[in-house]
Amino acid sequence: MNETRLAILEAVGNGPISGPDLARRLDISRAAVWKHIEALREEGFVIESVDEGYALTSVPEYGGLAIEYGLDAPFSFEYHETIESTNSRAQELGDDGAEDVVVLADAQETGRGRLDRAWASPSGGIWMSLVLQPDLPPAHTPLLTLAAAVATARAIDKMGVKVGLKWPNDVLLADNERKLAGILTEMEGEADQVSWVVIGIGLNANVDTNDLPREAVSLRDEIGDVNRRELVHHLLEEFDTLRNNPDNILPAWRKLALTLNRQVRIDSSRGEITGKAVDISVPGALIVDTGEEQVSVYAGDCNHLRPLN
Ligand code: BT5
Repeated sequence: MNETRLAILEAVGNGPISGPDLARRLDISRAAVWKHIEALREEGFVIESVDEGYALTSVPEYGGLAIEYGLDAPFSFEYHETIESTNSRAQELGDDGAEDVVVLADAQETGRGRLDRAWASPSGGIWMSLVLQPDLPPAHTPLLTLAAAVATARAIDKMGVKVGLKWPNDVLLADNERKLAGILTEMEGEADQVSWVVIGIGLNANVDTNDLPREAVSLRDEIGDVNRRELVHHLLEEFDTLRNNPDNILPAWRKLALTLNRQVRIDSSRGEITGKAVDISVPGALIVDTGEEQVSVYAGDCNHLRPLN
């Protein structure tokens, strides 16, 4: 059904086109055309009936079909007004063999961060999870997390807000380092082959800061409400380009990094490491100079110890 509706959107987007012409082009009845047009209108698409036929004049700023329409990347969508967690749903889809499907929600009831921390997900945010089947050994999947962080930062930058990245997965406002977005990657696979990877991206878009934890910030706070469709298009198109050019991921990440050349403290399951973050290496390890040696850190929570100069 989505495919027919997308085909109708393409046609009326280049319209006007008459009902009979649409029916002929899609090989469906005129009654079916009318039903689809009505359903699209109910979803918020403005499709005007002019003398020459139907013409699309406005697309909703969020929603599965709204985002799939006009996207220049090969993803399909499952949209929920409210869901427990897009990552949990994406895992189910991954188990069922889905690939390049994006679960998208307006609100989450039990959004989660790493280590099962709660992730505040009020209505108006961008809460989405990508189901991927990358041709990568599991040890290399952190690269995809970095690619998602870069894509998120670049998409936000296009909206006119300066952001940077904190290792491994945070998108922070460049000036005060408050958290605007986070990424949660989960996967399933054997030692040498991934069966699915789910990349969950949470971005505080059109939400009130009052509904978020103290260290968080939203785009609404910075620039007012944004068009989430435009933002998600930029993000997914950037991500698709990066995953197809993996050699570009680390250089792109370095350019946006707030963590490099900084004193940091990493809290990890193996204990605490303090030193200067000097670089990042494949597949996403932070290299910390402790003063005595250079240590590669693969996972943990990073604290920036001194503000940027
Ligand atoms: C993350 O974890 O930053 C990963 C967040 C991923 C959320 C997305 S939303 C779509 C998908 N579906 C899900 O269920 N999850 C993913 P972590 O680095 O562990 O950071 C978690 C910490 O960030 C919390 O302990 C809070 O301190 C803080 N936090 C919670 N909600 C926040 C928000 N909306 N904005 C900024 N910070 C938040």
